[in-house]
Parts: sequence; C-alpha cells; structure tokens
Amino acid sequence: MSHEDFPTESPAVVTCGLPYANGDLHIGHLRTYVGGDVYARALESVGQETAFVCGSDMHGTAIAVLAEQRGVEPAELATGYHEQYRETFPEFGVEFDSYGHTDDETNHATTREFVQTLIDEDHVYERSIEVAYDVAADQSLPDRFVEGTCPYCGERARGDECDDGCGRHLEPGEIESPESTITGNPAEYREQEHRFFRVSEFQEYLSSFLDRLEGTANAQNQPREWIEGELRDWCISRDMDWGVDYPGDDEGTDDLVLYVWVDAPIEYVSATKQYTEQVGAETFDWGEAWGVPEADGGFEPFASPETANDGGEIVHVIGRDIIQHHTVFWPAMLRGVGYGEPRAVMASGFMTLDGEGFSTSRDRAVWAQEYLEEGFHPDLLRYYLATNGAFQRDVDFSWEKFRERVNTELVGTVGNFLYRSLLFAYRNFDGVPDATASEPVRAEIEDAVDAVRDGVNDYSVRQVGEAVTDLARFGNEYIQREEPWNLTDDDPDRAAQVIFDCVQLARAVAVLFEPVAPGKAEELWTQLDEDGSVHDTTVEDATRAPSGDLREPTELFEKIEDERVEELNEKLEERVAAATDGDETDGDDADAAETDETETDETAAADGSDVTDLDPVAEDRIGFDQFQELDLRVGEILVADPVEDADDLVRLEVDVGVEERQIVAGIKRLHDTDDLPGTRVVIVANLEPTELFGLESNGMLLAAGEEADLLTTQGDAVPGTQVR
Ligand code: B3M
Ligand code: ZN
Repeated sequence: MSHEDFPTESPAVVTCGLPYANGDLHIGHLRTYVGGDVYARALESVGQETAFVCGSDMHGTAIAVLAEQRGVEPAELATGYHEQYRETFPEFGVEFDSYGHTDDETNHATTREFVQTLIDEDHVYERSIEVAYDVAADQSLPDRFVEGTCPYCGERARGDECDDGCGRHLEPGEIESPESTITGNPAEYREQEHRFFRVSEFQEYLSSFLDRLEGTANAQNQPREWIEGELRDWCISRDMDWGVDYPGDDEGTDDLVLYVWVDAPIEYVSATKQYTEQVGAETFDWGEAWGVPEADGGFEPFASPETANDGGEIVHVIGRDIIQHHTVFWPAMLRGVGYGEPRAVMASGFMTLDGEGFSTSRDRAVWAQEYLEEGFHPDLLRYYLATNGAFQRDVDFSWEKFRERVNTELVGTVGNFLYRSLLFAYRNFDGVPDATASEPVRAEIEDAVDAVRDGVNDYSVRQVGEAVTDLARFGNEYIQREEPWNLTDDDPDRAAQVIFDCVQLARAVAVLFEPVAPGKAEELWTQLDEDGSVHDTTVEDATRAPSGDLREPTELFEKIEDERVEELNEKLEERVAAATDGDETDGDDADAAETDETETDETAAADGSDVTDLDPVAEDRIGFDQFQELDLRVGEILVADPVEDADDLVRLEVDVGVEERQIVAGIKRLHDTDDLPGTRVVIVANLEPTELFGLESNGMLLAAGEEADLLTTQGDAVPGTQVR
C-alpha cells in the first residue's frame, strides 16, 4: 500500500463486509454495499485498476442457530440466501467482479493455508479455557448459542459480541450469567482445549498500522482504545460441526472448526483469487494485490513493526459494528502470513427507518425486493444512500425524505437541466450545434472532476455524488441566465454556444454520475448518442467533446407524488401492526393457532360434549410483558406414582433440563400412571412451590379441559426448552 493519491501503479481491491446468509436484505443493509459499489466505480473512474469483491458469510452460529430453529441443515439455509443475494445485488447496480461464499472450496483451501502458516510461524498456541455448556442439550454453546451480561458494560450481550452495548468482541468464557439460546437454561462453564492466535504479539505493529490507516475517522480512532490497553490473544477455534475444519493433524482438533471471523475475511482473498481465475493474471493479479510473499519474494514479518509489507491498495467497506475485526484481528492475521496490509477502512454508520431501528421480526423494514416491486429505479435509492450524510454518520430513511430528495435534486436539478438542454438542442439544432466549450463551463467541469478525485482520495462517497448535483445546478443556472430560447432569432451564434455548453455539461454529468447512478448514466449516454458504454469511461472523458448527434431525449427522473408516500407509509404501518399483533398473541404463526382451535372443537364434538358450552375469551387482555413473566418449559415425566389415600393426586418426577422436579398433579383418575413416564409435558416452572397431601409440588403441569389432556410438544424440543 502507499499514501500516494489514487490512481497508483498497484492494483486495488475494494471489499464489502460479507452478509451473513441468514435473512432477506433490506435497504438498511444496502447502505454499505451501495457505498462500496459507488466507491469502487469511482476509483475505476479515476483510472485505478480495481477489483470489487465480496461473498456470502455462510458459517458461524448466526447461521447454525437459525438453521436449527428452522429444522434444516446450515448449508441448505445459507445456500438459499446466498443465491438470493447474488441476484439482488446486481438489481441495485451493485456489481461485484467476484462474489463467492465462505463455504466454497477456494475459501476452505485459502483458509487452511492461512491458518497453517500461522501455526508454522508459531503464532498459534493451545490453552484450556472454560466454555459455556448446555447440560440438557448436551452441547457446547459457542458464540450466539449463549447470551448473558457483558463483563465490560453490563448490557445484555451475545456470546461473542456486545451488540447492544459497548460493541466489543467477547471471547469464549467472558460473558457473565450465561444462558443457552437453545433451551433458555442457565449454562455451565466447562473446561475445553482451544487454539489461540497470539494477537498480543502484534501490538506494536498494530499501533503503527493504525497510524498509517486511511478511510473514515471512526475506523482509525475507535480501535486505539482496544489496542492501547491490554491486547489479548484471540480464540480461533470452536466446538461445533459447521465451519472450516481446524487444519492439520494436531491432536484434539478433530471436533473443532475455525471461528467464523477467521474464514470470513479470508473470503476477501478467495474472491479475489476467483476473479483472477476468471480474467487471467495479466488482467488482475490477486497475489500482487494482496502482497502475497511468493509474489513479493519473501517477507520478514517482524523486521520492524513500523514497516508495512508491500501490496496493493486494499480498501474495506464495512458497517461500523465490525471495525475491531477489520482493524485489529484481520490486519494481525495478514501480518502473520506476510501479506500486505489494508490501506483503508471505510466504516458506515447505521440506518434508521423513520427515526427507529429496522426490525426484521416486526417486519419494520423496507425490503430490497419490496422497493423494486414498488417500481422505483435502483439509482434513486443509490443516490439517496450515497449522499444523505457522511458515510460514517448514522442516517435515517423515510419515504418523505426520499420523495423530497428525489423531487428536488434528481427531478428538479439534474433531470430538469438535462431534459431542457437536450430537448432544446434536439428540436432547434437537430443534434449538437457546432462549437467548443466556453471557458467557464470547461472550468466548472474540471472543478467537478477534481471534486470526484478528492472524494475518492478522502474516501467520501457523498462528495462523489454531490459533485454531479452541483454540476447540474450550475448547468440549470447557466441555461436560465442565458435564456437560449430568446437568442435563437437575434443571436443564433450565442444560442449555439450556450446549447453546446449545456450538452457538454450533460456529457460530463453522464460520466461523473456513473459511480452513483450507473443505470441512469447509461440511459443518458444513449440519449447523447455516444459510443460504447459509460461504464468504460474515466473522469478524463468528462471534458471530451460530445459526439455531435442526439437521440430524442426523454425525462430521466419522475416526480414522486405525495399520495404515493402516504400509501407507502400506510403499508408499512399495517405490516408492523400485523407482525406486532402476531407477537402479542404469541402466534408465531396465526394460521396454526386457528387450526388448533378448530381441531379442539371437532374433538369436543366427537366426544359428545356441547361445543357451545365453551367460555367466551376473557374480555380483559394481558400485555405481552405479563405473559412473558410465565416461565413455561418443556419437561419429561420420569416417574409417576399415585399418591396413596388421595383420590386425584399423582406424584411426578419431571426432568426440566436444569434439574429434576417433584410435581404433584390432580390427574389420577384421568390417566393411567404407568403410561406417563416418557411423556413430554409443558409446565409452569416459576410457580411458587406448594404442599399437597404433605408433598411438595414444585411447578404445574398444563392440561386441557375436563379430561386433563396433557399439553405436549409436537417436535423434539428437549427438556428445559422455554415455551414462548
Ligand atoms: N458476516 C456480518 C457482520 O457482522 C459478517 C461480516 C463478515 S466480514 C468479513 O456484519
Ligand atoms: Zn459491552
């Protein structure tokens, strides 16, 4: 990497944080991908050789937990979303040169090589640590399989990340009051052998790396506090099946896979390799870009912590929640294997929707597909995302704000200028009048080109976008001031000059708008009857003379009406209300609840009971919070003894995962006690213990109706699982 301005002689790689392949994309997710795409296109447009790469993140507990909930294999779940992302990104003009996934063969192989080198270079050691364990489910609880309290800030956190609090990465064993997300039970800590990467050795190196690092200020500043304090080693193994196997024949690693954050960033390298495989090393050499030792002629990783290894220009575009991984763990890994270091990290702020967070579970989002189905051009959103505040700032989306910016900036400024200029030229000159650009217009275009160059060198996506709106604004004022429509008769030469200038400005707009609005820029290029594709132009082309011909222009942008916004807001509100209602009646699936009721009615009727005797549902509703106070659990009856001398009572021993409980239930006359052991039941676990016939009853069995039809589970939920 270098500190020269772009373009440099070295190849560049722009990467976007890999999306976990576990859910639909909404426009909040798109912010980073659009930002990365705009930046990569802008970098190319200033003449930098660039590969833009990404891939789906398939491993880790984010995928494993969801797969378990859905009862499918993690690979199947992840592949489905991977395919979806691969189609969706280009629909928004996000065109990766290579888009792989972390479970493909290239990434397995590259990851094995990386880790083997780290092992060979003595950067990895073995240590016994305490890891969370779910006794009922009889399994380790890595990362998202465990939740608890963050030891640093006291907020609720998941096993490897304090996502709602201080944002820190948490090591296995660090979380306090751990609870299993599988059964909801408190977890135990158990000893296990794990492998650690000696990040602590890289402290001095990382400190000098951060001094060199470019990008957004948050990415340079935030990690300082993490590395200036005690820099701890990083556990890189996990006890689970899903992931890249821990490499080598190291004893005791058979059951271990690598922590997802090891193989995930390595996919950046793998995807670049795959790009080289597609286009050939003469066109793009992945080894040169990543500063691979063989390609470089060897490395001395610890020669001096102040020296960077040589390589290409690596720019990581990420969300601000994963700064630590990209500025501490990842550069240490690259250093450990002797690769070059990232030149820049651009960390975007978060996005809110109407001032509140996006919520997948409440369906409170504008989904990527939904946006397209509403008929909006992707470039409108790209423009909004790219220019609505600095990249590292949090931004809000609302349909009102979207309409406002589309109508004033894209329709009122850019579209208006282009349409009135090109239509005038087409009607009055049947093409582009004969002239050369006037000095002020040429100067204005050069300023816009400089603004794009500065935007690229300052890692400012917004500046790249605004350079174009500013240029169109200049054009609008120019045509308005010069009034060529009043000049055609009296001063046709002046009219020709003004209109030529306007077409020249329009051509510059097309070239400079390509990174932000690639689809619209190409439409404009066609109207200008230019050769080739606008995607192949560079900023230098902005000042080249127009082709001379024009096609009949059409308006590039359309106004969004107020009613449209109202309609979209209503849709969103209705959806959120529907999803929230569903939550409060605990109906994960309202249809299923209805089916259950119907079945109950039929059973009752078949039994000869009068269905109409059913009590109406209580008028007084309880809140969801009240419902949540009930700790309902799956239990398994181990022992069932009739209580002597009592007419109704049975003494049960019930396995509730965390412990075995004695529960006394009034079911003697309704059930054959010999049939009960082995039955899965649902119990109220946090009911105060009571005494019945001198026996403690610690909990209550749920049963339906006069027949005490025991509530059981339809699937294989293990004892201790919470019922919600
Ligand atoms: N898959 C998603 C996230 O934490 C994670 C990014 C990996 S980037 C190498 O935002
Ligand atoms: Zn915290």
